[in-house]
Amino acid sequence: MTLLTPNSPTEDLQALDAAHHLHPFTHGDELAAKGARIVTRAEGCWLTDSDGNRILDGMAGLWCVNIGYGRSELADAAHRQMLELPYYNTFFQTSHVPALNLAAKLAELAPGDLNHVFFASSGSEANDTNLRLVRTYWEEKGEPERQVIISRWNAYHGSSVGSGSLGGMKGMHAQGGMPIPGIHHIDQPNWWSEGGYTTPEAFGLERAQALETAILEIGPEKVAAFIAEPIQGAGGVIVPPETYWPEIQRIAKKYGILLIVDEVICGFGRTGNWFASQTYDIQPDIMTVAKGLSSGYQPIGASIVTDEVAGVIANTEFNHGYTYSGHPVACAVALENLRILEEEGIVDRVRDETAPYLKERFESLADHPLVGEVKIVGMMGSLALTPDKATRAPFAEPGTAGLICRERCFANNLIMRHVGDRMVISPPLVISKDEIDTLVDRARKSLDEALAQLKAEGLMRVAAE
Ligand code: PXG
Repeated sequence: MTLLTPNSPTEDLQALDAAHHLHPFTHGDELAAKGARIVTRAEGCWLTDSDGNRILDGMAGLWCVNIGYGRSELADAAHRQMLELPYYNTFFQTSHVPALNLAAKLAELAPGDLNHVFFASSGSEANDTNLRLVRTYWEEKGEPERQVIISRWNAYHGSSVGSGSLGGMKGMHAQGGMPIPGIHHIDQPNWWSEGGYTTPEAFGLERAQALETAILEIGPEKVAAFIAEPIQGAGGVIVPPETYWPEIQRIAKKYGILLIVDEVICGFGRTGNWFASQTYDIQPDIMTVAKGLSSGYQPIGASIVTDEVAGVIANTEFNHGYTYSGHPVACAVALENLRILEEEGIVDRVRDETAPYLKERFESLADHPLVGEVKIVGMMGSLALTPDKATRAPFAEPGTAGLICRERCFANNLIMRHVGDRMVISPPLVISKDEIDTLVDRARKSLDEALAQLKAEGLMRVAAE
């Protein structure tokens, strides 16, 4: 066959894509009818598609391209590593320089005594590792009954059978036999949608105390761990009330359960610190990372565990691992990414300059008639759309307003994702103030157009109680 190129006509690219390529989280027939948007190249915060449009990427790919696109240093690191040692494994008592360096670097960056790293190629794999790791940990500690992992509805921890079960996405659980046994979900700290009857502070405490209730129901001697994202990302950038994390931390300590903090989105500067565990003063026993670890330039993830957890696991042979655990090219690229993040002071600049500016600009959207709640921490934010700001009412047809708004953003050359009727952003951390202005201006224009369309189509209707 003749391979197509980024310069091939869009129709040809779309037709070949529709003929052979199955897409994640996509309705196949709908996409085939419409044709995929084909992204051909990218630089900084800007994508180019096969029609030559320049699109501002308000999502950093999928929450991952933290240093922005087009950094040749990462390509050079991959090139050098491929020539020196393109692959070797880390099984059977072998190691290699990129993996041992990256493990040490992560131990240096991660807070507290999170000093030991088990590599994977994605966040899903890393959370699968965590699932087996915490159960193995308790077996080694002589408490094999401790098997249950508590998670939350509307959490996202990945798409494999294990990590998808840890996640709390009901649409995912409905397909393919999830969740697996031994996983218990509690309610999320989403004040806007679920907590309007009380203050955010009281609600945060209440939702944290749901962890204690669940532990007591299950039996503390049976609970292995609690897993959570500091801020739920794929769930719609749900920022918990300030009272939530201190109470979770207290409860986890009280019952001696392991705390798995999933920093796949929040890590590597997204919240204005290296890790959101620092932003929220959380002390994880295990931290999941991926995405920003390599800024998405290579698939890599990891579980970072404390001295204590590593010490217990070291008592046995942990029968777990992936061909690409600690892939040398992925590790070399991640190291170069971390060097750039550190040496260019990108995380500090986010915290001190660009995140405060983005917050001010993004929060200005609160006056828009479609926007109920605006939430933003660092470089991740969301807008809750509503047909009635006063009552925080959901739409009669959930998800439609979000979809329409997302389509208007696309048409205005801005990538913003929708999660139901929440619009979310997570731009590259290198976004400039000018680009932030462009992002917010285009978002406002898209909201205006979405509102006009919703009105014209009679969709500004409140859901029945
Ligand atoms: N944990 C969290 C918190 C995530 O956000 C994963 C684990 C899984 O990582 P991998 O690398 O296996 O995908 C994620 C991934 C979306 C979207 O549409 C979000 C993710 C992945 C794909 C789509 O918001 N997050």
